[in-house]
Amino acid sequence: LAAPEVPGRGSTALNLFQWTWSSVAAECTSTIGPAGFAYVQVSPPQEHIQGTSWWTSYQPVSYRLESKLGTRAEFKNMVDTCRAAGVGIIADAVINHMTGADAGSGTGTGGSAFGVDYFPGLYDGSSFNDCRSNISNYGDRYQVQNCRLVSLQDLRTGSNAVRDRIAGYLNDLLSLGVAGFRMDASKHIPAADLEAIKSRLTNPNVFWVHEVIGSAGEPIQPSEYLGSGDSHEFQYARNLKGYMDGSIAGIRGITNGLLPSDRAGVFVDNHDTERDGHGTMNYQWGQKYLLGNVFMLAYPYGWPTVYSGYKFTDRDAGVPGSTATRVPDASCSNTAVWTCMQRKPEIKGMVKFRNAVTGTAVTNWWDDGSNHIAFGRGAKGYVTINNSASAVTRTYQTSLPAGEYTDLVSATGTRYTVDSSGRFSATVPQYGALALAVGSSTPVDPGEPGTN
Ligand code: ARE
Ligand code: CA
Repeated sequence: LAAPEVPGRGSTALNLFQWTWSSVAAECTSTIGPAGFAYVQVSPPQEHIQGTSWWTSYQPVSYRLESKLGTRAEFKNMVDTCRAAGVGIIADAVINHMTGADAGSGTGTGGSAFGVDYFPGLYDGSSFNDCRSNISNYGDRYQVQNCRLVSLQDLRTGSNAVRDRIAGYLNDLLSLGVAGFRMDASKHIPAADLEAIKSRLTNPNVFWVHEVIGSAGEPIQPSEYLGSGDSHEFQYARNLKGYMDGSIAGIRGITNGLLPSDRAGVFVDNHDTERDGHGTMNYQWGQKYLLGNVFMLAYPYGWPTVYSGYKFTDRDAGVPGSTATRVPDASCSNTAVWTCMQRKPEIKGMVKFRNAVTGTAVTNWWDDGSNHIAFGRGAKGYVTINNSASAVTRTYQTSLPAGEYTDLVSATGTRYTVDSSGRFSATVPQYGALALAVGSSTPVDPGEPGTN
């Protein structure tokens, strides 16, 4: 069930939060495909309530693909364009609920009417669970799965009628060629209901990654959902922050007690954790954030997703310039708004690194006991990460074949010579990293097409 490896491209994903379908399509061609990403996760595509906040995307009004991120035709064009660039689309599936009861009634982004217990032609009062209060106690399994998450009208996913409707929506997306689904709020849906929905799909083996926020002491944990998909492992991101903020020497312990590697989706942050203080880093962490991404991409645990959103100051505010029904296209030349992590040389280089070392284990671990680590990936690659405020010069012991290698992290194309004993010397800048991989010996931009 793990994210399928795309031959020669690994399985690394990029999460383009609140990017319009047109801008994702253009980015697939210009950057994402050539950089070697295998997947892009996009924001929810279904019709939703109007409003300028980003989170209107998470209040479905109907399953028509008419959202503030684009039309059905634009979505289809994105899927096709990205596929032509070697990149599969992972859609964010919001199926636990419809609109907030507190949002009352109105008209969605596609022109559909909605209200409490009122989604004409789709759902009515019988489609929702009996509990009509909001979840207040995450220690209570019944409440978490049958009551309203922040007032969102909770679908009766135990009923065949609702399961058929949801499966119809997901099958529509499959017919357009999506490669997989991020399952929103899975904790709030019984695992058996999700399995019953998945069995109704035209491809019941399609890749799913569940959003189940593992929190200590709660009765519902990510491991419960592995019957129908992988799960995001939020504790990885929290642990990563802890190490980057303190000492990374012990960072190999990051996976202790976590989901098995081949079932865990990992990230440095996502759209919730970056703004809600869920204990992860975010883009505001600057170099340390980049180094966290370098570690995630270098270390063989889980299915990594690089996160790329917009620079927010207000938790609820949508992309600057949003209207009630449309988000402006993303633009990486607008650096005041978009983080465009996928264009950073460090990220592009490390995606290339991860693809080059697929299937190898950690070798030649070294650390200085505080904030400088280095390790190999068999005879295929070697990385050093300096999470300290001073540059470090030293000789590293690798298992790489002798030869010349181009550093994949810096944009400068600096070359290093590994001697016949597998050693090379280098100076790694403060809060910097360096990565060498077999196949990277030609001094070219790691993001250029045809260099994988
Ligand atoms: C908005 C308003 C609300 C209003 C509601 C309905 O903010 O005030 O009542 O609309 O009108 C997103 C936003 C919400 C937004 C919602 C709908 O974050 O602010 O509500 O969209 O527009 C729990 C869930 C987890 C969920 C997080 C946010 O378990 O599934 O809360 N994450 C997903 C998405 C979110 C999205 C939704 C679900 C809803 O990623 O972006 O909400 O589709 C502990 C628990 C966790 C819990 C966490 C936070 O850690 O263990 O389970 O996560 O606390 O409460
Ligand atoms: Ca539910």
